[in-house]
Amino acid sequence: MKIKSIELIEINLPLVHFFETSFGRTYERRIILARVEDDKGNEGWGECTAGETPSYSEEWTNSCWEVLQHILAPMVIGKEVASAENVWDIMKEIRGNRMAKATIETACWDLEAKKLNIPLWRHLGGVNQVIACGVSIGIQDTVDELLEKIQTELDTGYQRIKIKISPKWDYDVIAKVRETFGDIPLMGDANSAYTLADTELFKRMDDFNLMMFEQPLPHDDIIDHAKLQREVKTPICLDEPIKSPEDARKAIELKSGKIINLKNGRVGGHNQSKKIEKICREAGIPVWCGGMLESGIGRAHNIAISTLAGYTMPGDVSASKRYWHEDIIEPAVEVSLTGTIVAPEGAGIGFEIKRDRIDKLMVRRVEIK
Ligand code: OSB
Ligand code: MG
Repeated sequence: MKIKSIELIEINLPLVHFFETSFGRTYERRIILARVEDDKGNEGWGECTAGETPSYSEEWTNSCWEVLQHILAPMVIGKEVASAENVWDIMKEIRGNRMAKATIETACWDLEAKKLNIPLWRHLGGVNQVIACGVSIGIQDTVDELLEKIQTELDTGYQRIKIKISPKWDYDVIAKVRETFGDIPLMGDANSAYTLADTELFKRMDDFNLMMFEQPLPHDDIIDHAKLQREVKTPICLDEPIKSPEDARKAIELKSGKIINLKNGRVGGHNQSKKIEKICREAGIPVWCGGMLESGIGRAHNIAISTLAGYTMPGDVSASKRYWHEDIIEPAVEVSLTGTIVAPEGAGIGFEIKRDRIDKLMVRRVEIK
């Protein structure tokens, strides 16, 4: 394939409900979309999962826009690429900036699958057309509001509940959730809010029988996580520090955790997700697909990659309506009463792009040729 042009579009999309993690609250997303077009007129879409501030990672909307416009897009345009699988290699000499890279890389996969007229999930090597879904519920103003939200998601059919935790929202909150809902599949995500000084707290939280503690310790750590894992029974799940196949290999070798939350954006796209999925599958480490409050395009890519064999636990891939009054794809992502999503049979991501809606939400746009 030969990419002829890349259109970058930033949209503003208000969330149905604010989302709070240990690093802050988000009310409105600033999302960059990429539309890539080849010399034959085929097109593909990707979404940048960077946040509005460099809090989850160093990348954020503005840094990605700069890197995409001035560095990555010019690198990819006009190059003869054997397949979408090789787009990662073209951008290899640029360090980091993985969310920016994934924006273009995933768009090229969509384009290629559309060109081949096959669903993206099959093109990626997916085997499970039906994926298991969980929800991630942010920190609320009150515990009662959290309990209400959990009830709603359980009634909807989601297969597991993840709650965000932080030093002001942990032990007592989880105790209340267990007391109210009993033995539901439950986990906590700290987004790096603790240190080894909190080891005793995590030992006490072992009593809650959580499915996992996600990212309790600093965002760039895999050493202290290994120490903590030796002290607690609950499996540790790594999110932030696993940015490459090499990171995954090292974390597995060090026994830094027993589960990996795999995010396309964090690792640089489908090629890298596929490599990490394989490493984990061969090592007996389950992975699940994380979310970054994506609009429909990123969500569709998450559905596709979640069909790979190693994605054996329910992910944070949930219905569009939990986030958006109206999505930018059609149909919106819907979840069955048993908490599953069926990967679509249409070519590429398998959802229609609502270009009119995107244009209405647009705050800036640039086309690189
Ligand atoms: O740590 O998984 C995370 C959202 C933004 C940044 C980081 C995380 C999250 C989530 C939301 O947990 C998952 C979702 O998109 O539903
Ligand atoms: Mg996380």
